[in-house]
Amino acid sequence: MSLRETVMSDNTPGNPGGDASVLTKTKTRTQRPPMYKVMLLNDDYTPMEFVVHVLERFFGLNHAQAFEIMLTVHKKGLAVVGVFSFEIAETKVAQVMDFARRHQHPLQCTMEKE
Ligand code: TYC
Repeated sequence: MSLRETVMSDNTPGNPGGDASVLTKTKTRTQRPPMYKVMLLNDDYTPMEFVVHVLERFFGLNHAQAFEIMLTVHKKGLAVVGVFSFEIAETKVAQVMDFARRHQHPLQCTMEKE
């Protein structure tokens, strides 16, 4: 909260040519940083075990959680694997895409503002 002083002319009787001041309060709202969903997309070629490994390695999931999300992507076409700040999301996407490319799998990972 900040205070601003506005000075105005005040010609009320008994104060000719005088000044009056008004204090106004301005509420400053702190914005939460936007968050980004990181998603894995299904394809017909990437092995299931590779996707499970990616989820364990880059998203810190245990084997059961990783297997469950992999199956969701396989059945539904895509799934959100985590929600992060812009820089973290960008890094995860780059890490997954690079790892998949190096292993010659077509796995796709994307991000989207929440
Ligand atoms: N559909 C792939 C298969 O049958 C498995 C797979 C799951 C691929 C998730 C990508 O993001 C993915 N081998």
